[in-house]
Amino acid sequence: MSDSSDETVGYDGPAGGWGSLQGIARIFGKEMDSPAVLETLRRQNKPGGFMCVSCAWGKPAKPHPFEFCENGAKATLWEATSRRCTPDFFAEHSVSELQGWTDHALEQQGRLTHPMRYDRASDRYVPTSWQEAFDAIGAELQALDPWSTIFYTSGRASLETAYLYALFARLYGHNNLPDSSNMCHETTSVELKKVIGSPVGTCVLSDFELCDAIFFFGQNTGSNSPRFLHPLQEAVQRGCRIVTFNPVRERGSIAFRNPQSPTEMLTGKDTPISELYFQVKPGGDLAAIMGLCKHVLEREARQWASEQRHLIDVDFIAQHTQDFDGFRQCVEQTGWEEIERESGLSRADLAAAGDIYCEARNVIGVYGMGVTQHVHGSQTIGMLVNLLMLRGNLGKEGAGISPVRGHSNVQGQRTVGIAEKPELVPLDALKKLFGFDPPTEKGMNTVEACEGIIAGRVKAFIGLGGNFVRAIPERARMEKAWTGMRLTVQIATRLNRSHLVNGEVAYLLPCLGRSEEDMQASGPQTVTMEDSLSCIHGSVGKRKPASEHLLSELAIVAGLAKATLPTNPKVRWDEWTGDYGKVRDLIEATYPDQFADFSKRMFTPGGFYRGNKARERIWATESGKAEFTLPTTLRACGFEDAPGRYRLITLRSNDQFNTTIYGYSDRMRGVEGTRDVLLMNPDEIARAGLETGQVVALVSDAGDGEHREVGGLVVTPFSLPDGCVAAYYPEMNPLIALSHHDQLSKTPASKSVPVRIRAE
Ligand SMILES: Nc1nc2c(c(=O)[nH]1)N[C@H]1C(S)=C(S)[C@@H](COP(=O)(O)OP(=O)(O)OC[C@H]3O[C@@H](n4cnc5c(=O)[nH]c(N)nc54)[C@H](O)[C@@H]3O)O[C@H]1N2
Ligand SMILES: Nc1nc2c(c(=O)[nH]1)N[C@H]1C(S)=C(S)[C@@H](COP(=O)(O)OP(=O)(O)OC[C@H]3O[C@@H](n4cnc5c(=O)[nH]c(N)nc54)[C@H](O)[C@@H]3O)O[C@H]1N2
Ligand SMILES: [Mo]
Repeated sequence: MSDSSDETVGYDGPAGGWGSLQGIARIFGKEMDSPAVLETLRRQNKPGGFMCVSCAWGKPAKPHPFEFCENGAKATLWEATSRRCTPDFFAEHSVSELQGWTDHALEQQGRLTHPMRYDRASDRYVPTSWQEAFDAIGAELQALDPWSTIFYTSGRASLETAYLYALFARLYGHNNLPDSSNMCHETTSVELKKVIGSPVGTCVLSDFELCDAIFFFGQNTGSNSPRFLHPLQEAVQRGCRIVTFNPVRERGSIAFRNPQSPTEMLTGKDTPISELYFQVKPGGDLAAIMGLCKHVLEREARQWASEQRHLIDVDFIAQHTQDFDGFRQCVEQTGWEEIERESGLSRADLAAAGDIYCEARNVIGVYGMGVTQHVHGSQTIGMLVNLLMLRGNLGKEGAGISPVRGHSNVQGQRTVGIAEKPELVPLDALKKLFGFDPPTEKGMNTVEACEGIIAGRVKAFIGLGGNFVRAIPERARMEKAWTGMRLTVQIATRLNRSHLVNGEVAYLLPCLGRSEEDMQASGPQTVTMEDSLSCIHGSVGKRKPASEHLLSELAIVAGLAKATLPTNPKVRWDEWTGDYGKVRDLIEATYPDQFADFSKRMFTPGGFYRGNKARERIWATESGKAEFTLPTTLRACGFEDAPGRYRLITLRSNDQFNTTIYGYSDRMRGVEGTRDVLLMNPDEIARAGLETGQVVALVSDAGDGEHREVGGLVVTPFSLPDGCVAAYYPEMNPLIALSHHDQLSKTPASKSVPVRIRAE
């Protein structure tokens, strides 16, 4: 157990606190002083205000006066910056020159202001008009086979935009709709659908007020969903017990100081968050949860023998689940020795955690990328569901499974049709509404899109937000293959790396941000999002747009669609652009059970819940029951250990949002001034014959003959289990083989990448 010692370098204060306010001030300094910016922050995540562009955590019905966190404020200020990336900037810098700039420097240029076309002769972006851009892109798409094109979505676009974008793809004739969730919680969408019949978590905010224990696996609340710290702090204060599994000792999972509570700030009192904290091996959760299950079943056997009273919920298991006997047998056959070896944790530690599980009436299982981004991530999720089911912790208040989603509307986009899997979409409803036959073949997800680009099958890529080439694995090969495409179009707010690798014909289309006023024919518009807890919220931007030349994402999608598709009296792009309420009516007509009275309910405080059958113990699975699953391995990383081979964890810092790097201060981990570090525990540094401060390269050890390397990394001592190293995402992405992904969902396995270290 490692809840007392702490070898982490640098910062040892709690999450939150003054540090978080200073973190914001350091980056945005004087931009924060403007009254308009403060007004924007005040409206963040409030009913009638706008919904944060950062994470997807739930928004309470009774918000705090400032319902945002350090990172939500950074994300908003990033969008609200006074800096502009204008045609003059592009006239000064060629695209080849910009390719040498860092991610940070690119985004530092501020908001994009004009639609731009890439001019190959001068290797520069040149300004163009919206009409020219739409017409040219439309003509290109008309000339291509729809199945050779990819329509990517990053998880920020609204439900209205996402619905129309997916409709555009299907009217045009394909289901190639990968989105950022393919790199993120796709593991969840596939595995939870399989075992409980719902692709999303079962918890709502009030469950966190009623639970007695929360088990966290690989989710860094303090950095990535800091508003979740408030309900956690309240839970701990009323006696809820928290157990955390994470190879890294993350500050926000250890202690929290509420920057919005003057007493806590002035008295310097922290709330400890985790009662037990286990530095599991990367990919060791599958074994750790198996250990928890084994402990529960051993206690059950003892309790039954001595008291004839069950510890497990036999009624729930009998009535609601499938294959418990097979699972019990599998647990019995799995030895503690294997569990200890694969998890890196002792039986005593797992028993201590298992006791907390057994003693709690209501338990919630929370997880994030530390679970989903492994070769057998889906099996780990299945194991967590097994554990919860043993004591009926599914489909009852105060209990359940809660994957914490990333982007602010990533879950919602899936809800309204962004899916490469046509079976997830009510195609009949689309056919009826718009009078066409939607394509029924499966489309490409992110990994398949990358394979298609490398193979030359994919000829066009449209990116609705995001930074695809930076976020995906296998960057070197991907960037090379990218330029082989005929058409690339990026819809974005700020400049990033993906805008610098272009197809033959390339456009960069700048859009409004969510905090900005979206004025259309019928007046100012509202957009909607779905949070991680399946609640839908309206969002109204009020800021003056960053440039008068920007269009809304919805207007851009409609403009592209109109220029590409033949006219159809049932498809009214202009009318929909003029009034987003009409798009909500279409969403309601397509998904009547979930979106009844959509426009009327969208400002419900706390959002309106779109429902989840699994919460009512109705299981839309193949068997009609919730399914126990038997793991085929206890090693989620999917490869063998070998001398000199390490499991690389790719980390997010507190000072970034995905590929957007705000700054170089990972305050909560004490890594300052650089991101070019290789974190290793001191014993491993010594065993590898290295020294602190030495510069090394990481080399892929995927064993597929492909050379992948990232150099210039400074060896830095850090508290981590043996056999693994950690470094930052996205810098490490060139090291990840495209084939290294979750077996079921194809989510890239970014949390244990096989690497070797080479001294430089
Ligand atoms: N500030 C900020 N907020 C964000 C984002 C951001 O980049 N910055 N990104 C957004 C997005 S898109 C997403 S998906 C979420 C991501 O949020 P998280 O799900 O928290 O994702 P990560 O930070 O990548 O990794 C989570 C944790 O997993 C741990 N970990 C790594 N390997 C393992 C393992 O094998 N087992 C266990 N148990 N833990 C492991 C890491 O140490 C890390 O603490 O956050 C969202 N919010
Ligand atoms: N190694 C490794 N790789 C990973 C991960 C990891 O943990 N490790 N995490 C994965 C995960 S969880 C995810 S979600 C992906 C992220 O992948 P993406 O979602 O593709 O990437 P982001 O970095 O979030 O995209 C940032 C860009 O979005 C644009 N943008 C910002 N706001 C808006 C807006 O309102 N509208 C539009 N149109 N554009 C906007 C800006 O131009 C900005 O540069 O990366 C994945 N890749
Ligand atoms: Mo994500």
